[in-house]
Amino acid sequence: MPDLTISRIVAREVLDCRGLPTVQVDLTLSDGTVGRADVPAGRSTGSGEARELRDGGTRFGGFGVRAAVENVRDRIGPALAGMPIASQLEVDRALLELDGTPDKSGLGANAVLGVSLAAARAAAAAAGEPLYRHLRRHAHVLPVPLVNLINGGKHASNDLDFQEFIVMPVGAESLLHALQMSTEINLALGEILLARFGKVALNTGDEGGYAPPMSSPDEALGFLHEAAERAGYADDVVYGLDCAATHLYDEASGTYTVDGERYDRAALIELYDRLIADYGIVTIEDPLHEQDFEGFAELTAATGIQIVGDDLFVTNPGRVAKGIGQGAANALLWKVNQIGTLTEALDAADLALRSGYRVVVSERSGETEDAIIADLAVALDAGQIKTGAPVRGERTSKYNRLIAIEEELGATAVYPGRSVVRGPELVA
Ligand code: 2PG
Ligand code: MG
Repeated sequence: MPDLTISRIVAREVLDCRGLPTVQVDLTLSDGTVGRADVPAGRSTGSGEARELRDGGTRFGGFGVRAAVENVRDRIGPALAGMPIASQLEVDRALLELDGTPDKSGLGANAVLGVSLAAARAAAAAAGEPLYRHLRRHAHVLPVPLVNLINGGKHASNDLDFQEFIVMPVGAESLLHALQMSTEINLALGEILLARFGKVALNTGDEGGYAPPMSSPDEALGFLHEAAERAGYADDVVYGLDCAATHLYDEASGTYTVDGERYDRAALIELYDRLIADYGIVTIEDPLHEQDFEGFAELTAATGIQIVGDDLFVTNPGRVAKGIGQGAANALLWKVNQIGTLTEALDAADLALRSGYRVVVSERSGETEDAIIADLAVALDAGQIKTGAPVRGERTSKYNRLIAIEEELGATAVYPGRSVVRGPELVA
C-alpha cells in the first residue's frame, strides 16, 4: 500500500436522481485497484459553496458536466499520475494547487471532488478495508438518522416554506430498528395525509418525503406527531426542521416569509421558540439567513437546542471558525461537495468537534446511488446523518449501506440514540 501510486483517472457523465448529469470518476492504482465516486449536487445551495462546473447551452438543459469530465481526464489525470495514494492530504493538496482558485472554479468543484473521493475509495480498497475503517481504525458508532418525512421549500411543489420536517428515532435500539420505526411512521403518515387531503397528498418531494398541499409549519409538525403516535412511537422520536431560511429571506425588507406572514429576525425567533415548546423540536438547521452569524448566536444561546449551520458554514473551515468565535450555531451540517475536497471537509469537521460543535453528515437533494456518506458518517463518529426519507434508491442506498456496516461491526456497533440530542429535558 505505501508504494501504490495513481496510474489512471477517467470520468464520465452519469445521471443523478433528478435526471441531471453529474461527474463519476474511476481512479485506478498501480496494482489495478479502482476507486469510484459520484458527485452530488444541491438545489437550495449556500452562496459560499465551491463552484461546480456546468456546461450551459441546450444540451441536458444546460446542466451538462462535459467540461468537468474533460478537466478530470485531460488536466487532473495527467497531473496526478504517479502520485502515491497513501496520503489523502497530498492528493487533495495537489488538486487544490492545480485548481488554483479559492472556490474551485478553476477545474470545477465537481471535477475536484470526484477525484478526491475516488482516491479515498481506491486507498481503502487497496488496503482491503471498508472506507469507514480505513479512515478511522476504531470507528463503531452508527449515526442517528434525521429522517425527512415532509418536504417543502425548494424541494417540493407545495406551499410549505420550511424545507424539511424531520423525525429522529432516538429511542431505537439499533440503526436497523431506527429505520423500521421511520418506515412505520412514514406509512402511518401516508394514511393520515390520504384521509385528510386525498391522493394529491401522496406526491413526494426531492428527498422522498411527502409534499402535501399545506402551508403551515404547525400543520406539518402536527401530522408528524399524529403519525408517530399512530405508529406507536410517540415517546421514541424527537423532531427537527431544516428551514433553509436563506431562501425565505428578502434582503430589501430584511424579512422572512413563512406561511404568508412576514417576520423580522426577532419575530422569527419567537416563532421558533413556540414551535420548540409545542412540538418538542430538538434540532433546527438554517433558521436564519446565511450571513446572519449574530442572529444564529442569539438563537443558539436562547433555545439551548441543536442549531445547525448549513448555508451558514458551507463546510468551510474559515466560516466554521468564524461561527465558533461568535457562538453562532452549535452544529455543522457536513456536505463534502460544499467545499470540494475530503481533506478540507475533514478539517471543517475536526474544527467543529474540537470546539464542542456537533456534526451532522448530510446528503444533497441531488444524489446518485453512491452511498459514500454512510461510510463517512461512521468514520467521523458524527452520531447523526441526514439522508432523506427512507424511500427511493438514492436515499435508501445510504440507509442500506449503514445497515451493512452495522451488521459488519456486530457486537461492537453502537447506536447512540438519545445521547446525540441536546437539552435532554426536551426528550420524552
Ligand atoms: C439542505 C440540502 C440537503 P440541497 O439544504 O440541507 O437536504 O438541500 O442539497 O438542495 O442544498
Ligand atoms: Mg439545509
